[in-house]
Amino acid sequence: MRPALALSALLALTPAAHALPDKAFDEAARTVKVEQTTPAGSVAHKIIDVDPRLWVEVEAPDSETRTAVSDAGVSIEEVLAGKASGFALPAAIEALRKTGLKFKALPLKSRFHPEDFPKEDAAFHNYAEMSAELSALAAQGAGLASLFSIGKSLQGRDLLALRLNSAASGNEASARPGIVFMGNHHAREHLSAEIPLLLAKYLINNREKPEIKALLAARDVFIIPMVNPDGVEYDVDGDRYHMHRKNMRQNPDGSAGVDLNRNYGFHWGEGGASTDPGSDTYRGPAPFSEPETQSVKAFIEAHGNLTVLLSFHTFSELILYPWGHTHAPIPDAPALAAYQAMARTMAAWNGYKPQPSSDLYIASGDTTDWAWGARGIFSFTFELTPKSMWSGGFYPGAAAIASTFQANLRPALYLIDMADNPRRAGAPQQAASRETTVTGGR
Ligand code: 0X9
Ligand code: ZN
Repeated sequence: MRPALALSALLALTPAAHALPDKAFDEAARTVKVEQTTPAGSVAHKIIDVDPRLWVEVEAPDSETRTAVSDAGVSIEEVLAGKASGFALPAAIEALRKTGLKFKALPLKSRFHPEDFPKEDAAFHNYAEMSAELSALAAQGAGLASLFSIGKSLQGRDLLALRLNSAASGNEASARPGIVFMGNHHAREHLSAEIPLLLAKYLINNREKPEIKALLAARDVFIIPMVNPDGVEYDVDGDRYHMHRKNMRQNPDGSAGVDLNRNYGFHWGEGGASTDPGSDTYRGPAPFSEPETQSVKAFIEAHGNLTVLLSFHTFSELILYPWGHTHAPIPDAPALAAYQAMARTMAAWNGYKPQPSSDLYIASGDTTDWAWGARGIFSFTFELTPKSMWSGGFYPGAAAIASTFQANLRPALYLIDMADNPRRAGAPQQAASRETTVTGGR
């Protein structure tokens, strides 16, 4: 007969009501306060759990029982002294409960938290650290900054957006010209989350500086540093980086992940996007099949004031603009002139190479082709530092964070400035006069 559910398991399933005796549960690191717009339009706050998983210890003395544990959806990480331990999402806890097996479910404690950067890369942020930073920034920037979730990742993590707009918070509409900075569509490109985070910090820390104050007073700035948190957590889990690019979709062939930068629904499934689930550039079964891309889509569609988008990636030191799915230039000639002028202007500051995405290679379903093609948003991809795999590739070391941010601050401020009318960049005499505004804004 199956043993009855242990009382300790029941208690542990409601951690808020029953604090763990050893106080190892780090409430602050696991939760974050976000703003939500209620249906009535007012702003409410809620505390969200940033890591939905629990650590479970199941009495499982034989492999048959352990298979049942695994079938319930627990990812077994350890088998010791007749117990199988591992991570479980709420649905797996429910399934485990139905097995009647005796188990304990514990909120993640730091000592049960192997997913983190190695010591030498500790300056990079894992998901909990990123969430805590964004939360702190929202508090520090009260009156200007708000933090909200644009949706959930596949594994249930909130996709956090920090917004800088003194007149609108959370998901509220705003008439101000809007810009969105995103990072970490690709899991292993960790630097791509650090740069938008530092940008948020810079803007909040310097919010009283006249040039920054003027810039922020006239714009609606969104910063979404980690579009693919599940992939990030996996990439840093264990004793080595996994070089993981995609999200954590379990594909039918047993492989993990859809390439979020092949999953957007503009010319989806054309060149440079694989149909093989095991491929690093797997496009997914359908356009916008993934919750992460669906959330970005819904967010962008909800904010019709967005005029500029910058998606940070690594590496190669490039400034890319549409198209990416075809070698043909975008048909809107004045817009192309504006793209070229903006890319050239920014390249003079960060030293990157400006080019259409398709010059790099043809790839369909990327963020910027969709944002430009479907929404008319001036959209750039920055491939950050370093230049090559041999000079650090996806793991350039913590020292790259500050220098890469310094190189890209001026381009970021320029894009914020240009958001009122990016097309003006195509008119040379006006572009020159606007440049001085931004130069002075540093
Ligand atoms: O391939 C990508 O998704 C991007 N490069 S990365 O090394 N970060 O993976 C570049 C996307 C540029 N877009 C197109 N070439 N369409
Ligand atoms: Zn990338």
